[in-house]
Amino acid sequence: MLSSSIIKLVGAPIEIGTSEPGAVMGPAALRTAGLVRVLQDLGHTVHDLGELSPDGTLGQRTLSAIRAWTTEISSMVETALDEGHLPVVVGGDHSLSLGSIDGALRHCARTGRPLFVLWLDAHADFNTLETSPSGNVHGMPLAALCGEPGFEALFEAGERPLLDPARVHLFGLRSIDAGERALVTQRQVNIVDMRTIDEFGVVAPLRRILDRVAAANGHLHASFDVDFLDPTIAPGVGTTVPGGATFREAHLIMEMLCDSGLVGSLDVVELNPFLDERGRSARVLVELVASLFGRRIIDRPTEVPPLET
Ligand code: EXY
Ligand code: MN
Ligand code: MN
Ligand code: MN
Repeated sequence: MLSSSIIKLVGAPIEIGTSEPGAVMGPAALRTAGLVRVLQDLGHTVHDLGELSPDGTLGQRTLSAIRAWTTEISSMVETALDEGHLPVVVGGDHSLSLGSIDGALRHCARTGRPLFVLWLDAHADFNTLETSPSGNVHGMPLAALCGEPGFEALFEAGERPLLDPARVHLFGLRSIDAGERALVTQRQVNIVDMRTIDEFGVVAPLRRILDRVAAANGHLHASFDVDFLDPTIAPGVGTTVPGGATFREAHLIMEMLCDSGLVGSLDVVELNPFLDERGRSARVLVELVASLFGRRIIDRPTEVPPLET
């Protein structure tokens, strides 16, 4: 991570992409767990834009309400990148990445740099309206961003830059639907699933991805879904899948991303404080984000557990 980067932080408390309520509280929980203070303590300047609240979306669970979020998030991310800042969007469900990646694509279309996506997630999030078993849009953002048909209602009318599926790297995959699997294979999306991680660890596969991005002088967008982590360390998410990343694996990934200096934009998504246990998941996420932004393992402060009453 560039030490000089100014972080543009925005909360996107969207939960209409999922049927499980609670992600709306995600940004507040991350703030409570010290997200802003931790980044400042590391020496970064944080421009905190607060929480987005697009007009006309209150109580709406429609594709056009998601479009209102997509439009606002996209323009915030594009502007931040154009200004040379590093946008961090905290959610909120994973449909917020429709906006963050659209914004990064628009920026990259002007700079000429290719956009790569590292999707840290138990799921592929590559369903279409036809293949989705749930109808939940948080299981679809990558398909929509890659230009699969049927998603016109999620974006403003007009030309938009598309994400190249061959530049998407799914990492931590362990739950995929049948139609989604066929599409991911057809589109040549790159996969590092948990089987691969069990066999080779996180270092070798991640190094390959980072080398690829560096060789192409690419912009790397990292999208961190809480369910990438094992539910024993991060229970605060609506779509837990057993067999996820350990704290040590996730931590090492963050350190490698930091060392690479390649991450240009970041999402932290799907935290559901309503399902969390005493803020554990929010705290783990703040620790991981801190590592991504330069906190070294030997700098970790001693945890003082709260007194039980
Ligand atoms: N594949 C399932 C679906 O499409 O409904 C589950 C998707 C969960 C999406 C979470 C956020 O990563
Ligand atoms: Mn630009
Ligand atoms: Mn996801
Ligand atoms: Mn997921």
